[in-house]
Amino acid sequence: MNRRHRQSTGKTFYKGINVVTSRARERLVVQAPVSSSSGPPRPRLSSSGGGKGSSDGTGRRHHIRGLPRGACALWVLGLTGTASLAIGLLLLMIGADHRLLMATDEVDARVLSALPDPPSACTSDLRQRIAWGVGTSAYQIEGAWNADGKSASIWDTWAHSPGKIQNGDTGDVATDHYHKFEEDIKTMAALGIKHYRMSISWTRLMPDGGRGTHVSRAGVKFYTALLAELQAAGITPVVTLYHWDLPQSLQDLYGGFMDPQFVDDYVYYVDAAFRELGHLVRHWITFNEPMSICQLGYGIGVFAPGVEAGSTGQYKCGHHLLLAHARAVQLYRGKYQKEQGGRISLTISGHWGRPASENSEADAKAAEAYVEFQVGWLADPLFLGDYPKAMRDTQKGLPKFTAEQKALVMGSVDFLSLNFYTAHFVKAPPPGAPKTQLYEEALHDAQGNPPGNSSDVFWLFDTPWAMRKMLAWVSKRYGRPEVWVTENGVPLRDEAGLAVLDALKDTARIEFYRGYLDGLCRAVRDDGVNLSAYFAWSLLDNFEWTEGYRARFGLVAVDRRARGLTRFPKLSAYWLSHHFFKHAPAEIACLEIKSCGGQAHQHRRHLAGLAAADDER
Ligand code: GBH
Repeated sequence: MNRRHRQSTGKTFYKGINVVTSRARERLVVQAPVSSSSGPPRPRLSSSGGGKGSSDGTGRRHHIRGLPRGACALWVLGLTGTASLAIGLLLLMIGADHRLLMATDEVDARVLSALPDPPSACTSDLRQRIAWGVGTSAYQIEGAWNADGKSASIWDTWAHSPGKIQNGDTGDVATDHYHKFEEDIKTMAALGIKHYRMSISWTRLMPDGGRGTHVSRAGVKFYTALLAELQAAGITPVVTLYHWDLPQSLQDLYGGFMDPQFVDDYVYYVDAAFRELGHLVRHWITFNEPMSICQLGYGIGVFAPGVEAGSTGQYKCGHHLLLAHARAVQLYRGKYQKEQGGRISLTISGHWGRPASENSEADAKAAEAYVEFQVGWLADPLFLGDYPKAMRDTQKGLPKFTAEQKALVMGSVDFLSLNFYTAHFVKAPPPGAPKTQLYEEALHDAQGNPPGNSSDVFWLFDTPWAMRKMLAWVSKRYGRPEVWVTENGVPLRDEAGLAVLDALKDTARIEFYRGYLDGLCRAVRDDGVNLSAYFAWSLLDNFEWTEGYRARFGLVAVDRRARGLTRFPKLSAYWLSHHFFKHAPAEIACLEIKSCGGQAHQHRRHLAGLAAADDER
């Protein structure tokens, strides 16, 4: 048992970085947890199949595979015959005549009433105060990788290198959003979506990448058309300036994020974005997930650009990234914010850490360190002025901020943006581990149980309770700042193998969102988390990085077998639409003005003061 367990935890301490590696993933996927003493095997979060369900103790049900498919929607939803007939009819209509979409208003009332209720903690009042939206990123959806003067990013290069992406997939065409954005905006509008998080491709806007190079008119034209179309549809964009697609030229020139020169090139690029597109954007994100960029890209090298520089590489990358972020914010606040009236942040990611043994003090301590090493690493400098003490004390490769840099970085976000997906188990480091290692990450507890039902990617488990814990953690640590959840979603187990029309019956995805949103609403209601916005990931089934098109996070399916990449909304899209998107306010506003995050609030007051002084003149 011991040996098997060690293998199946799949945790590897890699060049000083605590990660579950993709090599470990191979093992994890083939070795489903074998429960020895801990009762029945746990059901998996599955997209089809059907028949008997089981309860996992949260009162939420999941179906077990092996029984005929048709019964599944019926069982999971507990539908009346008429209602399930109505859903069947809806799916048939969507499929049969290739109608792209029915607006929620057009969907049979019986279908909507047959869908599960929203979680009870998400009262109607709460749902009307929070901005609910969806997210995407440029490389994952746009395609047109070399159209109209766009140059290669590190992900173009990575995807074009044999063996890097499952099935040899690339983002060359992706969902062809570059040519289909009008249709996608119609889809969003029909679903009542009012908030949309997207990203700009650096190499489309500025093909030569660095300082002094030209802005592509074709790039400006595309994003202007897209943003104007969103505005016309009443959809508020939240624009990420960097979602992993660094110009290849900057990687070649000086190693990208590893060189301090990166800071000036990034600032030059965002200046162009603010100048050219800022009149259409009120919400900016400088970087998406430094953790993924720096650990996976420059630490262990499993994501583009594939640099294996260990923890030293990871921390150096993060340091330059934070400085680039802070300089970009300084530029925005000094040159654009007053006129354009927008706000800006940096998107942080991290898994929640659940002590592998509930009663172990050492595991609890390790779990706390686990969250600090992901979220605290980036968020502490932004809110508290330096890296977490636990990191400064133990991580040799961690750069130091000068006093001037600290002042620049601290307070450089107008709200806290967090992507949240899952919890992992965490244990105290094994005896004899180096002093630099404060925790050990594991995908199973001592009994071989995962932290929640599995999904179609090895790292994501259905752990709805962790949403509330993570939100409460950041809220407490950073003094109740305004928080946005900028990503959350799931690819359903075995969804990858389904024909598009079968994939539309994604009742298990509804249950996933139902659980996480329950946790989120409780965090607001019971823990006083000042949450203003939530974005489901993702609008479309899209290019899921090294997974290629296999893992499907979309609310809307994309038929990759049909030429034309036809879009079909899944049931979960209708559920979110009916209960959330349609209730969202048009503006993203902090829930409780009196506690609207120190920085943002002070800054707005400052701006208001400036404006008043202006008026008097
Ligand atoms: C986010 O990453 C991204 O922002 C988004 O683009 C993406 O589509 C979405 O979530 C879903 O993945 O062990 O090497 O395979 C989430 C963070 C980073 C977590 C990659 C899983 C797997 C690393 N993810 N990680 S590896």
